[in-house]
Amino acid sequence: MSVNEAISRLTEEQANQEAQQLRTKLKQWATEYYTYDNPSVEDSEYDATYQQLVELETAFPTIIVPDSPTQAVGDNTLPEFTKVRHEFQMLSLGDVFSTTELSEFIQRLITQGVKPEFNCELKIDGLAISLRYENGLLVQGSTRGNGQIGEDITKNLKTIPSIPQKLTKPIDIEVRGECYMPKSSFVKLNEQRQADGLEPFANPRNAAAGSLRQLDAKVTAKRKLSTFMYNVADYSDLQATTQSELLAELATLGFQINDTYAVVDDMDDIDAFISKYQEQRDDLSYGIDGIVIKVNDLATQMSLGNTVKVPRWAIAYKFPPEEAETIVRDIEWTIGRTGVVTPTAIMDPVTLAGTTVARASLHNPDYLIQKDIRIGDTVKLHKAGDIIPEISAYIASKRPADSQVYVIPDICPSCGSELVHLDEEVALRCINPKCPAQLTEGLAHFASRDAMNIDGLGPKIIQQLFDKQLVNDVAGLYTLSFDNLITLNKFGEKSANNLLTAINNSRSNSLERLLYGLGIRHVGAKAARLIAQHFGSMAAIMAASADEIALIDTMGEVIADSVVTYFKTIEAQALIVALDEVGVNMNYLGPTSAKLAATDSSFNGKRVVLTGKLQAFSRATATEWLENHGAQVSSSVSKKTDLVIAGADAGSKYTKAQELGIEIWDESRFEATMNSEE
Ligand code: 1X8
Repeated sequence: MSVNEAISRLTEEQANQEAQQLRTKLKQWATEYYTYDNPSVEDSEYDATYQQLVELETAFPTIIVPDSPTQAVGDNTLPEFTKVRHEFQMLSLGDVFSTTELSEFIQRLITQGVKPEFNCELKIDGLAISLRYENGLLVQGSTRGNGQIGEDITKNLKTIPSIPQKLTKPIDIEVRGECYMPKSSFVKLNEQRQADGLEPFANPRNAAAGSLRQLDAKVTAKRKLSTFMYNVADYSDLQATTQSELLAELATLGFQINDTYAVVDDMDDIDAFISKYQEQRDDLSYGIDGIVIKVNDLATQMSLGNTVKVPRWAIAYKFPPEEAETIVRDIEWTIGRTGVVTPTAIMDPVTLAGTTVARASLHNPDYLIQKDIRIGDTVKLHKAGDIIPEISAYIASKRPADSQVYVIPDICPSCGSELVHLDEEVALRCINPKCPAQLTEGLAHFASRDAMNIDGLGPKIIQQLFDKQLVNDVAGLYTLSFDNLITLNKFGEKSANNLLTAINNSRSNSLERLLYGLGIRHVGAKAARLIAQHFGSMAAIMAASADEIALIDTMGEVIADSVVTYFKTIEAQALIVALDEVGVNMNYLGPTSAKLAATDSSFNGKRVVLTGKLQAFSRATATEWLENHGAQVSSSVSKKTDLVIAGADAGSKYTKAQELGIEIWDESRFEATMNSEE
């Protein structure tokens, strides 16, 4: 029996009841998604449920109520933010899930006499925003909210580099677009959240939304958000007469636009555009979930107008979700440096959206319990936010008869001590400070490139050093002898000597490397450098109060408290004494903040982007040198970039710099300048 047949057999009363149930579900999911940025179901499940409701309401129009999700946009605002009334409503988009439906939409327009000229654009997986300018100056930025009333997030939006505070012309204009989190920032943010025992964001959209709705704009500033603007509330003051011209005009005003758009005149070209980006989707640096097709002529858009909630002149084609099925063979628990114990599903390898997948993070015990995933289950996989393999659900019909509920371990798989939940954390932690897994992870971090940079001290060697009880904390590295190292598996005289030299050299590293290497919670490489620079010595840092640390520019209370808490422990104090005794440098050796500000380097105050492969040094070294010479090194090219340094095989950043007319240097020019400024 088809869905339509099933619906036609319902009585009106039954249809009404069914519709109410669907509406309740949809409303709950919408609140989770839009208001709390924390959805409990996949977008595809929401979409399918929404479609069911549309079908019911189409078959029984009398059951439609004004507050049905099909009729009204819900209230998606949080109470903490000031409300903004949008003078021009912010619409959502109608959507279709097949090219047949899309073709019907296009055909209907043509039958109504619309000239077949359409602008195809990517549908960005972000959060709709509106920016209001007066006299060319940014005066207000807001979220969509319910379309009529949104939230005032001006302070937060002002921290986003791609949003101009001042336009190239002194006009009054309200511009709409999408704020998004690039995939790489999304992956890093979730890794950090996981290490901090926090719930990861489900996709870049939720991550962007969560980052924008911060009461503290400093948090937003750290989240590396970006924007693509694509519409204006009222285009009467602009030159553009078509959507494609509008995008170009927005770019000349100073906005970042997505330049993949194409003007097409028939369904074949629309199909080709869809296929092209469905294929390239995984290679883009930002998430997209479909294509938006718009009538290109602005006057025609105006005359077609809108329904209650969507324009009649545009539609979204949503990509089908990419899915694969496989079997869970095991659940592995790994212990991070901070003691967080994370479950990972080990599965039969399967191809998903272009890559082979055999592992998927299960995030935390709650997640595993909620999804009821068991060893032996056949599961459906998808890529969260297009990137990270994730299990959607197990397939009930394929669950083996003898399947057993998975039992969450209550002791640490490494040291056997009891696992705990700290505060309100969803994460499970091992809090034994002597846990071997945590110690080896901590050692690997200590030796890593941005920390003490001990070349040749990888995880396998660390494990051996541990197993043979040659080392039990980071200070122990400095008492290793040639005779110790030569006993390691596959270690010859040469490797033993090289490692000894690398360890020995690391004694004279500047303080910020040691401080970062200690792995203090929340203290990243950048914070470590600022703290080391400010206080100059380990003794001064250890004597500092949280207030004194928090006074350093951009340093939050969280970092400051964490540093103080760390050094209060007897273990940390003993470790510092031990490191001092084995001759590890405890002083900052780079330029001081005062010297930095007064630096006469030609890089001082410049915004620099490194791209491509550098031959002579690592990117971390180049970044460190640039920052020590007063430059601000960022990862993406915008019109605010002063200089792009391009190594071999530079890609899209190079092209973008060329387009924007930004100065580009090759590596040899950079090296020559470095040498002349040493
Ligand atoms: C939403 C989006 C639009 C576009 C791109 N990404 C989106 N998420 C676009 O027009 N290029 S339009 C839109 C809306 O109207 N709600």
